[in-house]
Amino acid sequence: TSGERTAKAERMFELMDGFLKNDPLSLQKDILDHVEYTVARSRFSFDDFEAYQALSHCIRDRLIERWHDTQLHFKRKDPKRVYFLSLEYLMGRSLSNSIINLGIRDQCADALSQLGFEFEVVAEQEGDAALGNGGLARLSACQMDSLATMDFPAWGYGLRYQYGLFRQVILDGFQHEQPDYWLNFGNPWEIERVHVTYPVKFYGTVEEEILNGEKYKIWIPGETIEAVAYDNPIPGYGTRNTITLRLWAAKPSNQHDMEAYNTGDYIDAVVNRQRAETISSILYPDDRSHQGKELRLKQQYFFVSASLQDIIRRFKDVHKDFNKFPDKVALQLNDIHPALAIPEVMRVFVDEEHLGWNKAFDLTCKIFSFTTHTVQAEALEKIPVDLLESLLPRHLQIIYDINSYFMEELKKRIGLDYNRLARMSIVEEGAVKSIRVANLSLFCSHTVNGVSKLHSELLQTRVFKDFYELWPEKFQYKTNGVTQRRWIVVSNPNLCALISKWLGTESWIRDIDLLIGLREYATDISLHQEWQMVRRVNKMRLAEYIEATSGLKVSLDAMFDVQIKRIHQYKRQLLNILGIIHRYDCIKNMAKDDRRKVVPRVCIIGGKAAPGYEMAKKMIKLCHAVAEKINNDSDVGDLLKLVFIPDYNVSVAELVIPGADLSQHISTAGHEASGTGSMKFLMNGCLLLATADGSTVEIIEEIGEDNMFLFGAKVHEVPTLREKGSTIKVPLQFARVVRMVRDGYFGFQDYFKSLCDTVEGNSDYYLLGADFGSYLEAQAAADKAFVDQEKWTRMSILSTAGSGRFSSDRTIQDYAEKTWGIEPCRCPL
Ligand code: Z15
Repeated sequence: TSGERTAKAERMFELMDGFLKNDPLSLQKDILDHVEYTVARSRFSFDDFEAYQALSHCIRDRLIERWHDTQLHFKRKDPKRVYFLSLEYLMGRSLSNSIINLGIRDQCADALSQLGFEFEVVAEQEGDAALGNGGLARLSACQMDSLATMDFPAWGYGLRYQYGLFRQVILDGFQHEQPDYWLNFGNPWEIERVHVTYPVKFYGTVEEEILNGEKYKIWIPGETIEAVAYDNPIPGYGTRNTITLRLWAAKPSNQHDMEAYNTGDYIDAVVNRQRAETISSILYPDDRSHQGKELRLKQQYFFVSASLQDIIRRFKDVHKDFNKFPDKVALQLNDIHPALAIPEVMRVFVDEEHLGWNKAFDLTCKIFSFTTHTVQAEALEKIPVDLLESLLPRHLQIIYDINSYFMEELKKRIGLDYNRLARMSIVEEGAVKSIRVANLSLFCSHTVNGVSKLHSELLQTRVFKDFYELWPEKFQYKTNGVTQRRWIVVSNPNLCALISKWLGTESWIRDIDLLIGLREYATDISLHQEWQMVRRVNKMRLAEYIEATSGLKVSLDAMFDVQIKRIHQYKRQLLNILGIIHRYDCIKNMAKDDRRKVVPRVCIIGGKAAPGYEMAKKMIKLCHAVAEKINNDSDVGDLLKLVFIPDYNVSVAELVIPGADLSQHISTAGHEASGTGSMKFLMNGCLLLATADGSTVEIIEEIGEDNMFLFGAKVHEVPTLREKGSTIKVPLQFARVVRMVRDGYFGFQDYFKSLCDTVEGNSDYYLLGADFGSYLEAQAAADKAFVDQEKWTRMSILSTAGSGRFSSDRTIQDYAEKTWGIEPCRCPL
């Protein structure tokens, strides 16, 4: 019987001396075992990559132990859990992160070195898991790390794309996209759960059924696809807690196409079945506009349906009464991408659990909260009714029902103000009748969160004004944060050691508020020396990387000035490039003697453009065209270099951020909902050159305007400036640099014409012309500060010291208390 088996297993466990050991010798033995039995190479001869594979499996084994204990502990305690639903996660590499969170970095490095390997080199063998586009996706990853570290009973759910974000290849300065088949080399960080599968249904019709005299709707689906779970353990730091990121992959279902097997069409039938897998095969590489694509909608529903079946099954394992559901379950929608969870929960409650519509709706409104990450209208998804009707006919009906109820409620509040009713309606009438997913999410969630204070104000006064006036209590904000484990401890070990030394403790790695203690030493000369030394070593690493990827040699005495993020018009990489052209033009027109006064710069730009985003691609090409000219001009030499770092991703960020002196966050005010890159730079002591947009406003509150280079129109000035259009006075220098591009100074005259058109006169929507003057002033202020290295170093220390508020630990603590109502559930050691 199973009781006997458990007792035997426990005896064995004691005989074997319990859990895996973490001393270097035990680690070595385990590594060699994995080389021999998992990687199937000889333990006497294996290379760096094989060492990476073997070590990863050792770490995986240790993660699994903790993960089992955590899951068992959660099961016993049965606390309220949060389920984080996100279509994107940018996890990057896992090896170093896991080792550090397990607290066995030194032991692993020792074990490897005795085998003749270097830890850093082995860790670099790992490719990135890039199941996401940009800020939103990396935020999910940071938040998972905080949830685990802070012992919250949390699950992440997502999709296991076979192809992650495309690889960016630059040919002749143009971006090309290559598929990222990241699973080619195996993935030791996931555990395939062949028995955790759920059927997900699509298409078909809705019929009525009578049960005990009551009428019920019943969905007769036309297609079934199987969702298979892949579990990725997420270890916390300084705790045994290890939580689950469960990603779903699509597999053909056994119920699929049974007919064809009897008709002799065997080969075609199997090939057809295989097509089911396309649902989870590829990540959409555009982070904001994918209106009306059936595959996208299928991905969203596939992931939502499988996750909810899993969540409801877990609830029903223990509970019978659905009234308890909101006491045990919080569902967090990461943006509106997973919003189909709302009608899906309603469908399960009403059609399958027969709870009755009112009860079901009441429960639904108690469990959902959502976070929005944007103010851009094009990111607010709309689903064409025709598409939804064919793919998910029952869900469309439910949405209509919700909307009728919503409209009735609204009329009670605002009467027959038809314009406003039409604006707020979940259903948009018009040429293409469609569902406004944001309005659906707003009406059915108990809370909507913005991602910074400024963003939240814009949601209340502009984007969701109508809703805010009626339900102000629903609106909250949680300023984003990033995890110091990845962005200092993993990526900047030297700075990490320095911080711990001066604070006299490593506790800041779990308790970020302690960082403020560095302020005390902001003028200490010996800290200055050590700080500068660490920064220089990081610059050296970055310089080597630049030389290896672009062949360019850069001077370590130059200011490393970095802008890395997705390429977007609102993020204004073009402003940066035009500023660089201006700098170049100035140097060229200077007397030779004056050139000695120029502060040397290495300008570094990196980022991906969505494959169909023409203007973003032109910015990449312009950057290369300008770089070509500047970098080969002997008049300029080391005074100015421009580098485009190809294929920017999480692991590139880990290398670039610690080596940056200055970083740019220069979106037109009111467009960057939060921005999280800035927080990573801030933690690493890199100074910011920024507009008062998104979280920067709060960074100013923490470190003060004097410790950064602020410029540009403020958010309330932007509408007026736009109205003024071409009557705004734009500096002559701006006209001059745009003219240089137009006149073909950097070649490709025809190609750049439309890009130049976007910043001229009335077309300058993002106000590059209006902000150019103050941008140049901020740049000049940065040059001036850089000459005074003592001042610069003080500003740098104060940046790190003031970055505590921007840890995702703080964000998650706020969410737990104010949005989800969950408490820590710490697994005993
Ligand atoms: C994305 O990365 C962000 C917003 C979106 O609407 C989409 Cl679709 C993708 C970013 C914001 O642009 C950025 O300001 C914010 O810091 C980040 O999400 C995380 O909230």
